[in-house]
Amino acid sequence: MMILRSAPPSPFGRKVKIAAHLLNLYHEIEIIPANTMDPQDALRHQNPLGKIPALIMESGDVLYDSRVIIEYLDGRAGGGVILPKGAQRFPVLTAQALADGIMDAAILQIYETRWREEPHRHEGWLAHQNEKVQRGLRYFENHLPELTPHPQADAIALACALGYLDLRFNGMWREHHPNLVKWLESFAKAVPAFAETAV
Ligand SMILES: N[C@@H](CCC(=O)N[C@@H](CS)C(=O)NCC(=O)O)C(=O)O
Repeated sequence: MMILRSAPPSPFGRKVKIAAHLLNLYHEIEIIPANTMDPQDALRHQNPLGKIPALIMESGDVLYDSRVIIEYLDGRAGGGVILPKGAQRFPVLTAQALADGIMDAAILQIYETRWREEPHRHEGWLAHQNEKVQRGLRYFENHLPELTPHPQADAIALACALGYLDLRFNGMWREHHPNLVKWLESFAKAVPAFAETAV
């Protein structure tokens, strides 16, 4: 068995779980919850960055971050399943990086409010991060990741980014991104693991 260190609300952990489902590898993974705030959690030994997700392989070697894990799982499933092999590989990886960047910028806004008391919050920093989210959403609104013949890493990452914005930002993105709203419905229909991994 492989071990996945993650936590239910983590959008990056969700990416890995959905990928594992789509690759038929989920049953080979035991999920051991991690608390990134707990200095005693073994996570900080497994990944010096103290970030989830981290995947511990049967050999004991640890893989992070989510992009590396996804690449590993795709290869383990034969390769070319959720990360295409040919000309589409780098466009899919780049779109995944954009969706990941939306998550990073959204998470930084949450951390700003979690770590800094109200008088120390930096509105300019929050706005800077929020603009990344908005530009990323605008891009995807006009460049929807393919869902056929099956969703790939870019689609998985985007769905997790939108799910995180629903969870932490009250789904405000929905008002101005009608194509993405429809796209996420189609993704959820095509990928039952999306609903199964919701918190
Ligand atoms: N680039 C990383 C990002 C992972 C990440 O930001 N994880 C968050 C939770 S969703 C985390 O562990 N935060 C704790 C911390 O930054 O200390 C990936 O793709 O896995």
